[in-house]
Amino acid sequence: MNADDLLLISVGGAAATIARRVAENASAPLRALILDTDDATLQAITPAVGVSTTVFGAKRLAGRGTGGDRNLGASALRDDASQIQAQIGAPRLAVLLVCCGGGTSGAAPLLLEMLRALGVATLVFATTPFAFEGDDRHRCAKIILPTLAAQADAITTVPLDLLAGGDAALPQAEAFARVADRLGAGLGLLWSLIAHAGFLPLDAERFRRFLTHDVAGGRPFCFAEAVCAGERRADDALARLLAAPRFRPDGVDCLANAAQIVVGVLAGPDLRLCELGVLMTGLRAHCVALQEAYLGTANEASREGTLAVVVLAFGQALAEGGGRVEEGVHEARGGGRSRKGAKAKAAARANPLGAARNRFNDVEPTLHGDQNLDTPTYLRRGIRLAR
Ligand SMILES: Nc1nc2c(ncn2[C@@H]2O[C@H](COP(=O)(O)OP(=O)(O)OP(=O)(O)O)[C@@H](O)[C@H]2O)c(=O)[nH]1
Ligand SMILES: [Mg+2]
Repeated sequence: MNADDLLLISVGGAAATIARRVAENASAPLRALILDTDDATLQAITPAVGVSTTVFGAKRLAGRGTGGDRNLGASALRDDASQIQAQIGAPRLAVLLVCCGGGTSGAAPLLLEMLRALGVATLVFATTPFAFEGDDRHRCAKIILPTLAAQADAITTVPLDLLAGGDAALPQAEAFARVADRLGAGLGLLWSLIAHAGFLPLDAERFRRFLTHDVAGGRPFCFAEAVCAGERRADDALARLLAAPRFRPDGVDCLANAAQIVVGVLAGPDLRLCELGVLMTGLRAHCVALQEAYLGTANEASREGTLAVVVLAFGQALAEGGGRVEEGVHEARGGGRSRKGAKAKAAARANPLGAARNRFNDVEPTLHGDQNLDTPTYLRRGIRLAR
């Protein structure tokens, strides 16, 4: 795999901090593009090899951020679209990190649209605001999320409350730091897995094929990771994954409901076949709606003695009668994709620019029926361009 095949992009201030953590956690070289409208945030990011920071929309916002206005975030990206496109280059797979709630996140749907037009497959990690945050931030997240889903190949939405561990007594700064650490660790592992493929590689090209075999895209997924050591490390990692709160965002076990799982195992040369057996057998037994399982391994000498496992669970299969496997209820049910997700996607496709009226600045949109004809046909119809 070429190191340029994989690119991490973050949009906004909080996402910049997390992207920096990913760079610290990834054992493989990381090419990352940290984008924000706020100059001060980017000044605070410590430089790292392969990680570049860019302020966009400076002409409009003078490097001061959007003040929470998502339309300004989108306009700022349009202003500097060609420069950002040049910085993106030609990766095969991009991981986009966005913390919904702020105005700069308004740029993310357009960025995804740009990546899609470039033929880049996209995996989106989007956080939603803490419950204590203001209504404006929650509203902003609600509007942006469906537009992100409409443009992404796959998307996970992680509530910050869940990432922080639901500990309300935690000081705010510590809760933010914990979120950044947890997301940074998980993404760092995923990065190492894709960029540092081992005996069973899951490199950018394989991952891309997996993501794009579904033409429509926008597949929801959940993810969690576990790092264990000791004689029973495979059993321990399996138990931790099966119990991971991140697989139960609304009391529904996303892992048990998954139609596909991607399992990444990162270990040293001491990784034993029976450990892979323990993990895969245990996961298959738990995932009662499973249609396909993918396994990738990364071998790194520095991981000797530890076993790191990251699992991505895609698509929540519908249970018979339209229900889903609730926590604790564990029996085989039918396959298929979430109808709720499909509905949200369809609604978002109708207006991929979200609240923005037009993809061009200062021009009235060309409306025909309920469609905005300024939106390219392939976007309106959800057609993937093969590049
Ligand atoms: N983990 C973490 N999350 C944060 C932090 N600050 C804000 N957030 C979350 O990220 C969301 C977006 O906030 P920012 O990233 O500051 O906003 P922005 O995208 O830069 O947009 P504007 O500043 O409004 O232009 C917030 O609503 C919070 O949910 C932080 O320091 N750490
Ligand atoms: Mg900001």
